[in-house]
Amino acid sequence: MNRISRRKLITSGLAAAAGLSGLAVADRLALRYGLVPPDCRGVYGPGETLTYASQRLLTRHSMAREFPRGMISQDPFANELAPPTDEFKRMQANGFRDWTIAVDGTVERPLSLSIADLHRFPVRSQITEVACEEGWSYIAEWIGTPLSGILHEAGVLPQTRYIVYRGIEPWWWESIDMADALHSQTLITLGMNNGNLPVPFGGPVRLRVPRQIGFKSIKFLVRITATDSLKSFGRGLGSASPEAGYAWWGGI
Ligand SMILES: Nc1nc2c(c(=O)[nH]1)N[C@H]1C(S)=C(S)[C@@H](COP(=O)(O)O)O[C@H]1N2
Ligand SMILES: [Mo]
Repeated sequence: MNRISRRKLITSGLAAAAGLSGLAVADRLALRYGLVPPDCRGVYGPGETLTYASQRLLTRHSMAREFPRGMISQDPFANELAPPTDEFKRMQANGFRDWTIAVDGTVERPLSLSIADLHRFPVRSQITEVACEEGWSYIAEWIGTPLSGILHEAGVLPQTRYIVYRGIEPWWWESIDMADALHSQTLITLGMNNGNLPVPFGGPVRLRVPRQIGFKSIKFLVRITATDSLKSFGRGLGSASPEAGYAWWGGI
């Protein structure tokens, strides 16, 4: 072996070792500061941990971009959904008067909230963008009440680390950490632009999480569950998205 190729070998070996121990150090730091995402296992696991941990350290208090009224999309693209179930159609025919959202899990007072109940909470609005991982996006005004107020009403217990939430279709469920759950822009949405939230956009009620990608904003919201661990939900990866090959954390 000549000198040059030997030196090459040593340098690349060192680089590999540095890369590996760098990841290990990052992993230990992430663990110490509670920055490990639920989909941290598997081939992309270390990458997911690094992304989530570094983004969280930088963006824990940051705001999703809000837009001026003039930038609201004239023709927003809904990932057009037919009313998903017979139960949905029955409630729709009745003006969603029977719609309820259950709030349960690690809370002092489990709640069952109707749309009328939700209208009694403080009203907030925001003009933010929905972006789908498949490439489309649009800007709309979203009107509703912050999730934080509902969680406060239910009395979220101190061990709570995540909020799991579901739409009426059993296969759609997501979760967010408390930084996003208590964030002022995370909105239980009842209205869009100039009226009630239309069904294709998730009516009668949708959880908007504008700091994350589109699939975190679940339509037809029926259940909100506080928990200290995501292990017992689905395959333990935090939501339906990583089970389908996407990331649990989709910050934008
Ligand atoms: N209940 C429910 N919520 C859902 C979906 C769905 O199929 N069902 N699709 C998700 C995905 S993948 C995206 S990108 C956005 C799309 O929102 P839009 O239809 O308003 O564009 O909704 C998300 N929320
Ligand atoms: Mo999407």
